Formats: sequence, structure tokens, C-alpha cells
Amino acid sequence: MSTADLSDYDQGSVPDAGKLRFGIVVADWNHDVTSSLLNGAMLTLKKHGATNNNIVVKHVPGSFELTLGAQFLAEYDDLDAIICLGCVIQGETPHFSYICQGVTYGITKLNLDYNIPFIFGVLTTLNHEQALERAGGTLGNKGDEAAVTAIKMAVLQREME
Ligand code: DLZ
Repeated sequence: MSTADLSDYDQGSVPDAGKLRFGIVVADWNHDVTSSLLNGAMLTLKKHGATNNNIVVKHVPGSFELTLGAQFLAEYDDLDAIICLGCVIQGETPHFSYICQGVTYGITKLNLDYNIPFIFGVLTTLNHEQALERAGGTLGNKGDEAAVTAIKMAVLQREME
């Protein structure tokens, strides 16, 4: 059993996000879970200084489409970091594994092909309950964690430019 809170980060260590522009691409599959991830990410970005005007949100059908959705954002907008939010829940067939592999590989490739961070905010769980626990439930919110990671990586990129 897991006890880690995904939202348990050192608030003081998060840089100011006031001058940064973020993209969020969110999958509509398991909408109850992904809308909570989106809510967590938005609140966390804003808590650290980002404004609504500097956050672009786009929806895609499923987690498999996150990679291309994120690439569209990178190509057509001027962003400092892109957060990918989705939730893949294991079913009775190997479909789960293929979607997880596809989106993991896709987001990794985007990170290496573009010079901005693409954040992996995808829950991969055995059931719906585990997903809810990690989307604003007892184990925190992976959307918060993704937002903090986006801020830190965007600032790192700017520092090293
Ligand atoms: C098809 C499918 C299935 C079975 N399960 C999920 C899931 O748990 N989470 C998710 O984000 N998407 C799922 N999808 C949809 C795929 O991601 C994708 O949208 C379709 O295969 C079409 O490319």
C-alpha cells in the first residue's frame, strides 16, 4: 500500500512562475479523474504566480493522443513548459500496456526533440479507486506534482540558456 502524498513538496523551493507561459494538454478518457488533475495543476501554477492569460489548456480524446496534442502546442504557441495529464486504468486486455508505452515513449521523445520540458502527468493505475486517490484524494494530486515539475524545469531551462 502506498502512503506517499504526491502533493507533499517543499513549497519554498518552487520558483516564481509569474513570467512563464504554460500549456496543459488533458485527456478526456476517465474525465472525472483528469478534470481533478487539471484542477490541481491550474491551482498549483496559479499559487506560484502564473496567470490565467499565461496558461493554455487543450483537450484530447485519450492519453494516447497526449503526445500529438503536446506537439501541436509546442509548434503553434510560445510556451515555457507543457504539462500532459491523463489517466490510464488497467482493463482485461493488454491495451493498457500499449497506451502506457505509447504515451511514455511519446512524451520522452518530445522532451528530447524540443528544448522545453514536457511533463508526464499521467496516472497509470490498476483501478478507478487508485486513480481517484491520486487525483485530489488521500494520496494527493498528480496534477499538483506535474505543475511544480513544470515550473522547476522551465526555470532550469531559462537559467541555462
Ligand atoms: C481505448 C482506451 C482505453 C481502453 N482505455 C483508456 C484509458 O484508460 N485511458 C485513456 O486515457 N485512454 C484510454 N483509451 C483511449 C486511447 O487513449 C485512445 O484515445 C484511443 O485508443 C484512440 O487512439
